[in-house]
Amino acid sequence: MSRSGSHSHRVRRWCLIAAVVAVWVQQVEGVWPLPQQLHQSADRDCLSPQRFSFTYGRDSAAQTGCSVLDAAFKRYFSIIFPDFTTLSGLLILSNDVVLMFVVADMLSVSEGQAVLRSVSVWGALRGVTSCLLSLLFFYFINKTEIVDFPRFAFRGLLLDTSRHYLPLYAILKTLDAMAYSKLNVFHWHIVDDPSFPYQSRTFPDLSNKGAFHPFTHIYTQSDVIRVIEHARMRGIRVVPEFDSPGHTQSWGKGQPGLLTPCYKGSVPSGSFGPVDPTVDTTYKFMESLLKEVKFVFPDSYVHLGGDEVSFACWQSNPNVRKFMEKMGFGKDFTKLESFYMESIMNMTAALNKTSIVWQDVFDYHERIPQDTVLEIWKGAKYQTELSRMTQAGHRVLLSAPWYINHISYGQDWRNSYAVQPQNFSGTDEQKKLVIGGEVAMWGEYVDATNLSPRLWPRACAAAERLWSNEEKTLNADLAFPRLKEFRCELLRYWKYVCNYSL
Ligand code: CP6
Repeated sequence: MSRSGSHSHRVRRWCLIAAVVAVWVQQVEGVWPLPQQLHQSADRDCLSPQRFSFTYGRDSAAQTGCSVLDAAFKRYFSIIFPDFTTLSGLLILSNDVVLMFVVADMLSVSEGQAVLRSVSVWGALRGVTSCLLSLLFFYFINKTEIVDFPRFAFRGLLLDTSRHYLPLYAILKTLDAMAYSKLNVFHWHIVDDPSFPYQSRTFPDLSNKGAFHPFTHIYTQSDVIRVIEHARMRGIRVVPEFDSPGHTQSWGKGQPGLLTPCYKGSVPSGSFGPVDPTVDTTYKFMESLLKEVKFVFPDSYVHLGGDEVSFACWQSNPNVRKFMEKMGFGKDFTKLESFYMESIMNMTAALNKTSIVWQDVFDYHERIPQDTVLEIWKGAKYQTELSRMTQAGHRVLLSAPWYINHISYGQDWRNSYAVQPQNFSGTDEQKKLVIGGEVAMWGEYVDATNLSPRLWPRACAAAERLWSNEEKTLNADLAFPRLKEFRCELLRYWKYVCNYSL
C-alpha cells in the first residue's frame, strides 16, 4: 500500500508539472492524418501506467486472443510507458482507464474511459493508433470524439531494395512509421536491374549470382516472413513486385537463357536486353517463379511491373525479328511487349492473384484483364491518364505526383499535399475507380543511412491526402503545425521501437 501509494503520489505530482507544460505547449493537436470528424474539449484526463489497461467490450467480436489487437496494446503500452514495461512487464494493472473495443464506427474518450468501436479489427487497430499515438500527449489525453474512416482503400509506399540493399531493420522501421501515418500497403520493389536480393527457394542462383552479396545482401525466406508478419501486425499488406520483362539485368546472372542476347550486326554482342519473350523456357520459368511468389506472399495482389522496356536489343536480335514476323507484329515492338505481359497476367490470374502493372502496359495494350490495377508513374499529364484508364473501366493507383525520392530545398511536402487524385475529367463512377496511391522511394540515391530522413515526415503529406477528407485538408498552412508535431511523435516513438535487435 505504502509503496504503490507513494508511487501514484509521485505520478500525480509529475502530472501536475506536465499539465502546466502541456497547456503551454499543446496549442495544436497532432492528429495526423486528420480524422474525418474530430471534436475535442479542453478537459483532459491524466494517464498513469498503474491505472491503465485495455479490455475488449463484452459484446465485441474481437476478444483477448486476437493476436493483432493484443500485440498492438502491448506495443503501445511500452511506447507510452517505456520505463514501466521493463520494470513490471505488466500490461493490465487496474481498470481506471479502460480502452474498450467493440467490434461493431466511433472513438470517444470520456470520464476516465475510452470506447472504440470499429467494424473490423483493422479499423480498431487504426483507432488505437490515433488514440495512443496522436491524442495522448505527455500522459494527458483530451476528451475527444472521433469518427474516422479512410478516403482511399489503397495507401501505399514503395521501397526499392535493388538499387541499394536495405537491411531488415530499415524495412521494419519503415513499416512502423507507415502504421503511424495509416499507410496500409508496402509495395516491395524487391528486385530490379542492379541486384536480385530475394532468395528464391525454386531458383537459388538468382540471388546467389544476382545479389550484391550472396549471403549478406539477400532477403531469406525467414526475412520475408518477418517483414510480412511485422506488416500484418500493423495492418499493412505486402505487395511484392517482380518487374519484367525490362529491369531484369540481375535476373540473367542466375538464370542463363532468360534474357534476350543483343546483337551487333550478325553476331551476339555479349550484352543482354529484356526477358526473351520468344522462347517457351521463359514462360515456364516465370510460371514457376510466380507460383513461388504466390506461396510466399499471401496478399491477393502481385505487382508485375511492365515498365520502361527498351526495344533496341529485341530489334537487334534475329530470332526476335523472326518471331515478330511469325506473329504478325510487323515492326511494332509494343505488340511483342503486350504479348509477353498478357501471358504473365493470365498466369497470375490462373494463380488467383490480382495483377498490378505500371501504366506502360495500358499505354501499349488494349487487352488487359479487367480486374488488373494500373499504376500511373509518369509525371506528365497524369490527369489525362487517369481519365483514359478509368474510362476503360480499370482500377487505378496514382504514384506520379508522389515520387518523393526527388528532393529539393525547403518544404516540398507541400507538393505532395496539394495533389488531388480525383481531379480529372470523368464521371463519378470513374472517380471511384481511383482506389488510392503510392509514395515511391526509388533507391538510386537512397540506402539505410538516408532512407528515414528522406521518407519522413514527407511521406506523411501523401498519407493524409489518401486518408483524410479533401475539403478539410485543402490548406497546407493549417496542416503545417500538425505535421511538425507528428514529426516529433515519430521521433519519440522511434526512440523506443527502432531497435529490432538483429
Ligand atoms: N525503376 C523501375 C525506376 C523507375 C521505374 N521503374 C523510375 C523511373 C523514373 C523515375 C523514377 C523511377 N527507377 N523499375 C518507373 C516505374 Cl523519375
